[in-house]
Amino acid sequence: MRLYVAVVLLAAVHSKGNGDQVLRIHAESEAHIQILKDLERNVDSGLDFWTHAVSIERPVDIRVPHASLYAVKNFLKENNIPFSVMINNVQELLVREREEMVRNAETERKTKSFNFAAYHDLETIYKFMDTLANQSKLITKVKLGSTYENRPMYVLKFSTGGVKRSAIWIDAGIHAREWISHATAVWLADRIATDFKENRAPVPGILSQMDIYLMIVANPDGYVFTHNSFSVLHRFWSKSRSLTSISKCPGVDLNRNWDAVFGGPGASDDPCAENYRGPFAQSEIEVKNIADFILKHGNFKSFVTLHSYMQLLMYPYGYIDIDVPDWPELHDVATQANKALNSWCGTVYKVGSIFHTIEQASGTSVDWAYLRGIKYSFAFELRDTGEYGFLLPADQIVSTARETWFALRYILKYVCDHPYLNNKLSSV
Ligand code: BHK
Ligand code: ZN
Repeated sequence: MRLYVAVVLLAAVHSKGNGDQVLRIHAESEAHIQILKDLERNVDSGLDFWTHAVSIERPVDIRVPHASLYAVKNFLKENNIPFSVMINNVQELLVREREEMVRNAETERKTKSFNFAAYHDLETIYKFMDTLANQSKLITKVKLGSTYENRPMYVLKFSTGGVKRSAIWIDAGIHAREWISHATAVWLADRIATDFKENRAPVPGILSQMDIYLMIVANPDGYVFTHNSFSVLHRFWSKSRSLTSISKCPGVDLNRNWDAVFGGPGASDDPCAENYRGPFAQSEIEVKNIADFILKHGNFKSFVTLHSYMQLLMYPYGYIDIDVPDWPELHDVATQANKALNSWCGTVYKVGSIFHTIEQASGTSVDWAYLRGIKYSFAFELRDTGEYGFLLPADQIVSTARETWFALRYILKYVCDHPYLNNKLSSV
């Protein structure tokens, strides 16, 4: 039945014919940057900025709806802004991705197995979490609360015992369309479980002193929405699904909604914008649930969040152009973690503050964690650098996860070996 529905939907997509393109734009001057920034500010344009105009060193990737392709290309040519076509036919990749998912789901059902080299829907990820938790005394599934659409929010707790031990937070999927982050987190959960079971360093040592909390789907409503239909509207949904003051523009950017310089530059007050911050800090139940959990726990020493794409390993701040007080140490940890990542198969990441490597952003989770005294706060932007962007083929999941693990386990070990007191968390 499920397969049948999928085939019918695929046929509908096929019949739509030509699709959107993703253009990669190479700004060559400050003037070009300004033009692109103005273009992005115009949220009614229907353009979907996958990366943002910040400096001439970094390309700007825009998904352009089919109907606007001619006009946008002309506009760029008129302004002498060079560009290339990064993805020629988004629809085609989208359909391929879906066909693969449907085929894989069928195989998994028949063989009663779980394929780490495939993308999965929320239901399957939640089932995977149950299976993992049922297999090992190490792991428990903790419910943090519910989403706007009343789905449960779960975090996997890896613990060998103790009371309110020091802990490390890892989340993925706060932006719904960044599927590689969820898939990486799934693989990581399994890897941590396996390394513990097989007594492979450094996991048992880390877990003898600290707990690990891993949230695979931080934005369940958004994630479900990305699976609901084959249209670009769904697959490239990033925000939450709550209603806003503008009914045709639902959703808040959950990475602008934290109580950390909320409302500052690098977030929009326009509900129709991709980086809409929401009406007030923690207006989104998903953010509130996570923030409350972390504050109530009171003993987190590290906060790691997984996004995609651009291959960056970042630390605070995002909201301002100044170095954090712990800059030398955070920069060193990130640099070493990056070396470890690179050693696996040569993937090149860039290291730096959010502000300097990606863009100014206020109300983000990493800034919140750091400002709450969680010193070791990091954000990953996983693969790739723009060949596929958010449509990273499933055959890159395992290698992406594995190299991420190299970096992550360096960070975990370092945090474990460098205890410190945090009175900002416990004072709340
Ligand atoms: C990631 C983590 C912390 C702060 C900023 C970011 C960059 C992220 C965002 O919210 O703007 C960009 C991103 O994942 C979209 O691809
Ligand atoms: Zn993101």
